[in-house]
Amino acid sequence: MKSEHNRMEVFLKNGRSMLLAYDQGLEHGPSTDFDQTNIDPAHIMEIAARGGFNGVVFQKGVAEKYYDGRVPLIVKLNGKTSLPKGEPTSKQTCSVKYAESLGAKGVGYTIYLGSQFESEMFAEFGSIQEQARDCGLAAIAWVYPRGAAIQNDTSKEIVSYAARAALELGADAAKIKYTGDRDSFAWAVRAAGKTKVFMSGGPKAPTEEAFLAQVKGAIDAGATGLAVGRNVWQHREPLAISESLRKIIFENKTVEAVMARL
Ligand code: FBP
Repeated sequence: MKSEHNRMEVFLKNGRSMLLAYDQGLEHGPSTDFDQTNIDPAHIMEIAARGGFNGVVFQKGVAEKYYDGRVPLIVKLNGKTSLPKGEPTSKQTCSVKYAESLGAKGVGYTIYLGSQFESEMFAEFGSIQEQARDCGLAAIAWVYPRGAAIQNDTSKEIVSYAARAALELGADAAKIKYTGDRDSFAWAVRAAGKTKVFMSGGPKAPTEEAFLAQVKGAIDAGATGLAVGRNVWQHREPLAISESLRKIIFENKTVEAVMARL
């Protein structure tokens, strides 16, 4: 078993990280999120490479056909569409071994914390995490509190619970939603302990400044970085917003300094 340090190292630069997520074609459907340009996975691979991302997240089908090795790969091992109604669940669709054969250095798995089916996702993630350990791959948990039991999925209590669940379940990193302010997100980072915290991007923010402020808040709260999709590849200039994000994540620049440059 490789050490925890080794498993996430490939996705880090000076201890920080910026990951590009592109599994929304399955999660939301092509007509919800995509336009004529970003519907093409080759375009996303290009943004990942030229935008200075430390990792790219694909489902296995996209990885098989479009991943070209320029950026470390994370393969999502479960997924669902937006079509079923009721309590959310997401079953495993790809094995750790197969992800590794595609070149993955990490595997991702979504857990809908609080769902009626939470225990099934815990069990699946549990065996994935152990198999990932055997292969030396990072196990990254998307922990999204969701379902009838969840009133507010961005409250301090719920987001920190998601972060802690990731630590308790053995995730090397947790992808969690931003709480809205630095201090409450800092509590979630504390709760995650040695599990690295990535802020999840979310739907395209109303303004670029608003999104950058969220990222700055997460970084100042101690997050390792950002795992972002729509706020980058739906942007009119994906490489420009990527550069702004890099300045905040890796150079500790303020939002004002980054905005002034634009
Ligand atoms: P975004 O930055 O576009 O929100 O991507 C992050 C992500 O976790 C994706 O990996 C995933 O497809 C999506 O969000 C899930 O969104 P939802 O909150 O609708 O389940």
